[in-house]
Amino acid sequence: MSTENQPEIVLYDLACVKNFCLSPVVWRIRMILNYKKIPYRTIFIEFPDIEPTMKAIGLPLPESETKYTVPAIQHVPSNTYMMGSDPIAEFLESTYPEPPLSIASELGTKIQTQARTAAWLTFRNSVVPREYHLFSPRSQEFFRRTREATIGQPLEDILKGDREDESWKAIDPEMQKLNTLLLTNSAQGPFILGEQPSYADFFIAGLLQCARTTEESVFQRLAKYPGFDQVYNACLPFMEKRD
Ligand SMILES: N[C@@H](CCC(=O)N[C@@H](CS)C(=O)NCC(=O)O)C(=O)O
Repeated sequence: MSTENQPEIVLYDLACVKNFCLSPVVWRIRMILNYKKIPYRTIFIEFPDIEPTMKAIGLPLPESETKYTVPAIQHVPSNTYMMGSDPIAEFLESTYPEPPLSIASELGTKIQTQARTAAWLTFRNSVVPREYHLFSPRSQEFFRRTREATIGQPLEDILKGDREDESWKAIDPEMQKLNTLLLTNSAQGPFILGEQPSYADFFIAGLLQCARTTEESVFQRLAKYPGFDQVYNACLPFMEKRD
């Protein structure tokens, strides 16, 4: 495609054996690029190559970050590089204001905060031991070492017995509250703010898309809540370009 030959943006994404986007965080940025129809191309990077690649392109580690991560972007016209999903989202909104995307709203911020506090650990524990199998041997070694250090147990133990079911059952009341918040404006449209998508929708849809790519059963645990399902389906048009 001609737009892909002349990208405005180079998107640094995480490599996986499916050769398309897996990371929920990169999905947020990818959905902005797709929504705004900004021409871009993707460079997929293996986990152990993220830091050396970022250093090689001269990207300083932002003060707010403790390690190099994807997403990162190059804005080709100005030859500037940046990392961190939130600063990238703000940059894209100010540089490409049409069509507009609400980056921060009171409701969106509330939903993102509650999702992080109520659902994140349960989601992570369902996804991490499974997505391990989607990485190359080099990335698997890196992923196992770093994630086992953070989680404090072997990946194989995370899903032992009925731990997963129990964990999802335990967060059901919080998920119900999140579901209600997601449906706040459903009379006006399928997105969190109603008719138009916002960054918070891409946050939610990115989680579901990561779950779906990793394992359908994890996706279903989220999609059974109508608010999650509605936002996910409304964002599907922005997930068409995935590599
Ligand atoms: N604060 C970062 C977090 C992004 C993040 O955690 N990215 C993961 C991929 S999903 C990563 O690159 N991890 C590298 C590592 O663990 O070394 C952002 O919002 O951009």
